[in-house]
Amino acid sequence: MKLSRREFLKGAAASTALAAIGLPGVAAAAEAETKWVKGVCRYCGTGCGVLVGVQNGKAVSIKGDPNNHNQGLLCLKGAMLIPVIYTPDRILEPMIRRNGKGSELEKVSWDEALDFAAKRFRDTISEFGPNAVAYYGSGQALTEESYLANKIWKAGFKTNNVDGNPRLCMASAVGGYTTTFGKDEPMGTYYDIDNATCFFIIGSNTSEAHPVLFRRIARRKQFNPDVKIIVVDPRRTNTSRIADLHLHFKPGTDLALLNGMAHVIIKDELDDYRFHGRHCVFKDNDGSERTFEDYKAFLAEYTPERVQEITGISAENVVKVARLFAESPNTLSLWCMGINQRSYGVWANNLIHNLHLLTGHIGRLGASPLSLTGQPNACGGVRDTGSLSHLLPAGRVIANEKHRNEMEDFWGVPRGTIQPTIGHHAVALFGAMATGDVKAVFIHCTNPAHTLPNLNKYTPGLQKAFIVQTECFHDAETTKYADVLLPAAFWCETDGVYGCTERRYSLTEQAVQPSGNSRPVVNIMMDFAKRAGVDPKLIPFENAADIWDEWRTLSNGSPYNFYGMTRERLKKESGIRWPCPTEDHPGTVLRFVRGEDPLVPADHPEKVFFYGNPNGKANILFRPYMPPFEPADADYPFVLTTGRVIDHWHTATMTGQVPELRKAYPGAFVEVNPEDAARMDIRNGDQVVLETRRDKMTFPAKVTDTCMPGLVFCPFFDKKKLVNRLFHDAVDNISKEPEYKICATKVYKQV
Ligand SMILES: Nc1nc2c(c(=O)[nH]1)N[C@H]1C(S)=C(S)[C@@H](COP(=O)(O)OP(=O)(O)OC[C@H]3O[C@@H](n4cnc5c(=O)[nH]c(N)nc54)[C@H](O)[C@@H]3O)O[C@H]1N2
Ligand SMILES: Nc1nc2c(c(=O)[nH]1)N[C@H]1C(S)=C(S)[C@@H](COP(=O)(O)OP(=O)(O)OC[C@H]3O[C@@H](n4cnc5c(=O)[nH]c(N)nc54)[C@H](O)[C@@H]3O)O[C@H]1N2
Ligand code: SF4
Ligand SMILES: [Mo]
Repeated sequence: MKLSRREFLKGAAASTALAAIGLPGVAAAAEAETKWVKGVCRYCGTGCGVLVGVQNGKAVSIKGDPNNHNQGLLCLKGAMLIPVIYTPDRILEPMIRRNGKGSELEKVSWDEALDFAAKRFRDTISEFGPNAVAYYGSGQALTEESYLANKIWKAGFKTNNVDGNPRLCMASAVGGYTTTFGKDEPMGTYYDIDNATCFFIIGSNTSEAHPVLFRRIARRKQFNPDVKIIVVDPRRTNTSRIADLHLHFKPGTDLALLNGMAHVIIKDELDDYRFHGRHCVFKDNDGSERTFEDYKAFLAEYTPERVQEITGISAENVVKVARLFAESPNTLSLWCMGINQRSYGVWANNLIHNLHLLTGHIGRLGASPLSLTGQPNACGGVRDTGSLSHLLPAGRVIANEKHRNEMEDFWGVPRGTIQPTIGHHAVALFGAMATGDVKAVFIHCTNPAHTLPNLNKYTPGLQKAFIVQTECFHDAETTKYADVLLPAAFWCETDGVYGCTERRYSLTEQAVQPSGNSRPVVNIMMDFAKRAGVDPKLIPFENAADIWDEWRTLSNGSPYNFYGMTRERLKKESGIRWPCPTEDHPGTVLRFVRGEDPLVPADHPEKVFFYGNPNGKANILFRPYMPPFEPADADYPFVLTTGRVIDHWHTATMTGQVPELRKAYPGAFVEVNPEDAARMDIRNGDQVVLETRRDKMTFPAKVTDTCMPGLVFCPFFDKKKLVNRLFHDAVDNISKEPEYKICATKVYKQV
């Protein structure tokens, strides 16, 4: 441990950390005797390629992969991954709570732990039916793990209770792409950043949440000063500090702004009539077809003046932002949780797509609606494999009988095996655990006792249901509720594929042996499922590579085709973007574009073909402005918003193990605007109470102009301050994603 830590600090890691902030990397002295193994960073959806340095069977250093999109760069979190592997907080042995919740976790053998877990699942299913069990997964799980779990639960146990944290994260983006374009996933890639002339960044704190991409944006601006950057965020984040135009506005009013921009674009005749005339269909909220004239009539009320009233953005700036968006040669939109985690998150996504379709800023390098993915494998692992309660692999849905039959035939199970009704989405699942409808849950690679909304309402579900959990760190809050705790091999202790924001799949190869008695989760799951009564014929795999081959074969012929990405190829290349139908196909940069996307026939009459919808066109949807679920009011006069800080990953179970990162952000705080602070006599470090309709908690104040007056912000990484106790659990009606970005609160100084 000591050796690897010292090596880490003086080795290549330090140089890549420097490279990430703009200095050239210095070759590490230890490089000569080090074996470098290729992988992907464990953290964000940027999906940076890494090389892990191994000496004497131990990972000792890390550097950015020069051949992946990050070109050798890493942010500090990525550069500090090695000590996380060897922290004394690792869970190294299987454990069970023999005498139920509240009793001690006891170390047991793998056989005993798996038999204990499997028996409970078997008994539950035979007494209460398959819908009394569930799987709750993660956008940080490997693709092979999510694909396998989806198959085991939907075809083996015969329940669609398969969901996961992407529901808390990307579900609204999925809803946006599928309602507008018919199929999920963006058409753009990171090359768009190098070619955009205007960035429209809305609801994304890219500088903290996607640091390596932010650097790429900043460099684009640095070398091309005419490039315009627009940031739409109620907080003055570091991201907004490089903006030409930062729209500081009332949280939760984006829909009005986006419709207002469309209004101005049409009024000023800045729309691309040829593009939307050929490639788009106008649709009312109920799905019925409408005309361009109807759309104009729908937008009539969103005058700049009315938008100013709703959003607080001046009418002048509404016009300005609309013109910048439309008139720039190539506009790239980037967005994240400020748009998705909203009670009208899908609609907000649709309205961003509308602007691109209306202006024709799509299907060219630099012009694209590119949703930033949060987790490293929400795209590849969960969205593409369909590991959510309403989905099936490769763009199929549970509700469609033909899709169910296709999957039943492929998986070799009788027709009718896959249930026709959708399972519980994330928030509903924890509700069903609290009522006792769901009695046994397998939780993998996520920490819901910390991250669900309205925690006071949902922790009773964790207390009541039988929980089998795979984890790496004792620190995770959810381990308090685990009846069976299974030690998972961490990151480069095993192998598997991650798929990031830009449809790029990259393989992490195994660099070192699993710590202690931990095991790769695919093996844990297969072993568990067989003991729990799943037909072994359904699980004809030895390892992750076998599972990858089945999934790759299944993708063949689908709109998510990556059949050409063999394991061998992924070992050689540093990430490939799908569609990629054959082994000699280089992967696709411009999806939906003839001559680029292999799924658009070479002789297709149109240059752009939105083949996700049967008519080959994209929908421009009429989505009216709706306010957030719980706006500020006379009793609770502030808006509370939550989010991330650069140096911690979510619940800090990993980043909290690294002293350098912990020191940067030792605990939660509340950002208060100086005007509000002065009025309430709050100074930096004073204890401030946030009281919402659910609960109240105290945080040290950070007086800063980051938040606009009337808004306060808390990060959610600190398990000593579970800020989600303060939050409501309202979800988007379509995506079922919670509105973590807005709730009403009282703010006062503790006396
Ligand atoms: N350092 C770090 N990076 C991460 C993660 C991490 O935990 N730590 N997690 C990853 C994951 S899973 C995700 S999902 C992403 C999240 O990445 P981001 O979404 O970029 O990060 P957040 O901090 O959740 O929130 C983004 C911004 O939304 C703004 N916002 C709040 N309300 C509104 C609104 O009504 N409208 C608009 N337009 N904006 C609003 C907030 O002020 C905030 O600046 O980060 C990924 N990257
Ligand atoms: N207030 C508030 N709440 C939020 C959000 C917000 O913006 N505000 N954002 C939401 C979003 S976007 C997201 S994505 C979620 C994230 O919520 P979670 O997924 O619950 O948070 P993580 O800390 O990422 O949890 C990952 C868990 O997996 C464990 N782990 C790490 N590596 C491995 C591994 O290799 N195998 C296994 N088995 N386990 C491993 C980690 O120790 C950790 O406990 O939070 C949501 N909650
Ligand atoms: S930007 Fe994201 S993927 Fe890249 S090194 Fe940092 S945390 Fe890892
Ligand atoms: Mo996320």
